[in-house]
Amino acid sequence: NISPSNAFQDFISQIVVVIFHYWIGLVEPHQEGEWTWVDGTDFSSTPTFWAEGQLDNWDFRENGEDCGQLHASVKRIRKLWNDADCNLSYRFICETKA
Ligand SMILES: [Ca+2]
Ligand SMILES: [Ca+2]
Repeated sequence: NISPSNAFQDFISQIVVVIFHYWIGLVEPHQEGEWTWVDGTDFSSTPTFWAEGQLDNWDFRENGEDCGQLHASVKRIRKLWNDADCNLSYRFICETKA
């Protein structure tokens, strides 16, 4: 499974292109606050990496923000999460068997 951890977050941070956002398989499909990993991993069992001021459910668009992304940053070494509008087109990170 995805199993976020400090080590995993740092690994991902090293291989992505820093100026792009990436979808990471994190969604909030039903109610505010019910974040869910798409692979079925229990969200409450994993650490969270929300960026400062994030998880803000910004309602610039009518439906708020219900998908988690790895947030672009040229400043941070460890990239962090932002909740974003699911309709936006970003790059994405997929998991596969080794
Ligand atoms: Ca939301
Ligand atoms: Ca946000």
